Amino acid sequence: MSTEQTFIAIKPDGVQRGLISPIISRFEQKGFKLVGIKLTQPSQSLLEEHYGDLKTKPFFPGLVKYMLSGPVLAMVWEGKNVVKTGRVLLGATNPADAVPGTIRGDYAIDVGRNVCHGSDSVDSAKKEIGLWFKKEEVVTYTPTIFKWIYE
Ligand code: DAT
Ligand code: MG
Repeated sequence: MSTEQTFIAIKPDGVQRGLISPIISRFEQKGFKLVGIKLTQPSQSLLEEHYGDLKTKPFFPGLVKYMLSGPVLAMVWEGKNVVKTGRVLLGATNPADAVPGTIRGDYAIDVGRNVCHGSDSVDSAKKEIGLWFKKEEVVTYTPTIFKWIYE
């Protein structure tokens, strides 16, 4: 059984727009396992670290301001290839390029309001999960339906 994990977040616009349940549903219905979840107001320092790779980009101040504008739903999802498949479920960074059927393709228009975040590699997932969650906030369990999801 894969224990690969990814950090998925519903950004302030997604929370305000009532998109929590449809976004969670897509990960649940795919067969991934939710192992951590909290509604949280991230601090500026957490966001600056989370987006540390982008700090020289011209859009960085606006990105941090947007992410500070309300609560974020932070989650950890687990499963086989969940990092890569999670990004497929989210769709392209710019919703204009995101195909219908993806979260950003269905629910977003502007890149600066793209409703969700997903880790881009197993290493960044580890870093992000460590940043947003305490160890005891991420749980371990085996769903009884897993024999119907994994061969
Ligand atoms: P992703 O969120 O798909 O991993 P990223 O890590 O390159 O994309 O960028 C993080 C966020 O920054 C992205 O979700 C939205 C914002 N962003 C990225 N490129 C941008 C741009 N060219 N203009 C404005 N915002 C941008
Ligand atoms: Mg990214």
